[in-house]
Amino acid sequence: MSVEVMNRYDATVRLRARLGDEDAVIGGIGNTNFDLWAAGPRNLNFYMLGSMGLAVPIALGVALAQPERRVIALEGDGSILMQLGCLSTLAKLAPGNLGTVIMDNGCYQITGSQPTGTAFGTDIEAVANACGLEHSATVATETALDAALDRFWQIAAPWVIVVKIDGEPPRGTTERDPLRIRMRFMDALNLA
Ligand SMILES: Cc1ncc(C[n+]2csc(CCOP(=O)(O)OP(=O)(O)O)c2C)c(N)n1
Repeated sequence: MSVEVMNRYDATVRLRARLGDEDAVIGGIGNTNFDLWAAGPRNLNFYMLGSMGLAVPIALGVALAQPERRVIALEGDGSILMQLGCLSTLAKLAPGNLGTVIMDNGCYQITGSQPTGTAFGTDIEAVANACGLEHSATVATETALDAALDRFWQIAAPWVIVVKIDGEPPRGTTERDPLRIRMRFMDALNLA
């Protein structure tokens, strides 16, 4: 049986095309980060290098501090599984300016493709729902991704989209200069 999936880089490019100039994106560790970089660096992109599971917590901080700004958290399935509690916090604090996109390839690809829980039936959308995040979807095609983004982009509540992706390697490698990444991002947020 063939299962329909998207390509992470293609999905990232689609998401990037939708961003406004003032929108911030937090890329979690892993190949999600690398494809965010490959899709075209932006000053308002923050690239988390080093620790898993921090895309949503960092994005939540930015979203709460700057409620007028749209913030997108991009995370891998392995990373969100390491930090599931953030979904509960997200539902509790309910910022109206934060969307989360999970790139679900069923593995910890960047460290050797060891399988994650989603390869054995863990359903991240169901977890998000159970945490109280009712605006959640799982998509596996470009049409479905676009439809979910159309639906969620305007709502004033946190949302989660799980994108089922293939095992293709990323198209680039994020520049490994954490200080520069941090300063550039803070400057773009008018915090430097
Ligand atoms: C707390 C922590 N544990 C382990 C690692 C090592 N590590 C870095 S990325 C990664 C896998 C990330 O998997 P996922 O989020 O699914 O992204 P993918 O690599 O599939 O794009 C692991 C295990 C780490 N950096 N931090």
